[in-house]
Amino acid sequence: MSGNKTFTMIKPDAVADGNTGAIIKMIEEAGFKIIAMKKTLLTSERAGEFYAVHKERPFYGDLCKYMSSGPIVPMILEKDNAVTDFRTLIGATNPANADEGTIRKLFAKSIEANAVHGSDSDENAAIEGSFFFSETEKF
Ligand code: RTP
Ligand code: MG
Repeated sequence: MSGNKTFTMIKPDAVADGNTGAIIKMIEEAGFKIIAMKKTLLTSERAGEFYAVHKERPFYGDLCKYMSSGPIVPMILEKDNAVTDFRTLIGATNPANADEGTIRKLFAKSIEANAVHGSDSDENAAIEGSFFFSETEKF
């Protein structure tokens, strides 16, 4: 059975552009409940830790630099089939390939500065949520 939680971050480009509120509105209107949320800044080292799975990829260095370039808004979200439904809501990694009406189609600038993160599995959703939030920050 699919899990009911996922993890997201509104990325530095979208926060800097003043799109935080619009993105949160889309998330809530799509039926996701916000379980945890904060505004924070990653160091390049901590961004590297979060994206360690991409360590060998050519874009890893740029990704760490970008993800630490400004504040982000991480959130834990709850909904049936959260991981899959959230990835549908955000659209393809490259906004050029994202469906109309998706968050990335509306707000992403490029394949890197693509507005939001979405966990790719229930297991990673739990790991990523714990990376940012303690038990006392989840409601
Ligand atoms: P995310 O993890 O952020 O939800 O994105 P995703 O699953 O759609 O994409 P993934 O393959 O996990 O890549 C993680 C993030 O790295 C940046 N990226 N840059 N320059 C490039 O070719 C490239 N490819 C990926 C994006 O910020 C992507 O979201
Ligand atoms: Mg990913």
